[in-house]
Amino acid sequence: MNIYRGISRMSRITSCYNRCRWLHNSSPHHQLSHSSPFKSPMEPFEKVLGCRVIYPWISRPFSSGGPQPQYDRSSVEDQVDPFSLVADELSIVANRLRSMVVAEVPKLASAAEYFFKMGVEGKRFRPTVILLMATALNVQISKPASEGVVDMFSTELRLRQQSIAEITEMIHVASLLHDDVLDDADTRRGIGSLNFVMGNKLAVLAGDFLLSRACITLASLKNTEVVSLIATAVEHLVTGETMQMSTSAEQRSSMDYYLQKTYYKTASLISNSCKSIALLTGQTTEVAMLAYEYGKNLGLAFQLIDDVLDFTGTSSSLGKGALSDIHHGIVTAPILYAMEEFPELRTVVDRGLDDPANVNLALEYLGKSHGIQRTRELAAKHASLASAAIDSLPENDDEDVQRSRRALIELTHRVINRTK
Ligand code: GRG
Repeated sequence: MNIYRGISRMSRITSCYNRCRWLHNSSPHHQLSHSSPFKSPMEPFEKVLGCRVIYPWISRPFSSGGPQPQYDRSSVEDQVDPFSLVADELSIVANRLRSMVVAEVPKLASAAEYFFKMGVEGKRFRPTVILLMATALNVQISKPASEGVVDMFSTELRLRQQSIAEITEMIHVASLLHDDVLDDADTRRGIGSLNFVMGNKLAVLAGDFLLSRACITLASLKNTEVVSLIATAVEHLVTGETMQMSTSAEQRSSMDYYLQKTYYKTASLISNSCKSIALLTGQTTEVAMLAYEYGKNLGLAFQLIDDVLDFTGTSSSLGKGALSDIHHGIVTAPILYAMEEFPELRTVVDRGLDDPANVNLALEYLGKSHGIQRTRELAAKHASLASAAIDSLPENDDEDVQRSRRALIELTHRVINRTK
């Protein structure tokens, strides 16, 4: 068995909730020494892990009860905002990413860091999902090892899980840089795309550089199964992009082809990252498959809504050009559904979307059809499959685990209701 799997199986506490509980159950002397959060010996952990810890002896200084674990129940119940739940940890991941993408050559350095600068980090959807999944899959065993040993294992595990978030984000940004070169895009995340600002060559090289930094971090995890999953996701990104750019007329009108391409381009990275988290955590194959199913269906729902927003959003809300797909000759779900209702639309598409008259006609058909509505319905179906995967996870009564699972479910709702 992989040593880290063994370690993580032993780990009773892989969550901040549990670290908090342990701390609280320790001696009064221990508690006194924590009278200020700034002096807390947990601080190094929090710095590295970025998890939120509730200090009951601060929020309830006059409590006469013994050292029982105290949780703000209302906030436990209410606080399922997925992004706030991992906000602290996300900023640690973001800082680490900034230091990971520093290059030797100044020009490459400024190109590589371009989309990691504060304010242009995007929605950080992938690291959010990955960190929530990491907590949602925490393993508990009934008999704890010694406190220090467990803390060490849980810290190590959390760092490894954070690495998956970092690797995934580097690969994602690399793919955006290359995508913008291929599409000749001039904006991304509301600013000039890197190819627009620094030229195609540097944008391609910066993407390659991010990919190589991701590989170095991946290798450091020393887990060949995880290496294989992430490498497959990279292969899928390239396959999906190639499928998109070289379609026959038949393939362009096929929903199956579109969904396969969508899985490769958008869902594979997040699904394989979620599965990697499960494997690093020492979960069973069944649980790893549920994590994968969650990522796959969430990714599909995400892209289906992206395809809707490409028609319904504005350039400023999207941070990139609106109607970009159809202007690039890319046929997505809304048009495919419209084609089912109006078969003559296929002839328009086959005549070529490089002609603005055909684009306008296609848009007219789309407006008359239920294409947008049906695409939203398909996205909702995948979102509910993602949600069902979380509901099928083995029971776990740890508050933090439950809260993260609720946040993952909440994300499925946000994905289908998002407007940008
Ligand atoms: C170099 C790994 C690598 C791949 C090259 C170009 C290419 C092959 C693949 C393109 C893959 C791609 C760009 C897919 C689109 C995925 C997608 C939905 C991007 C937008 O994601 P958001 O909305 O972006 O999460 P932000 O900006 O919020 O991070």
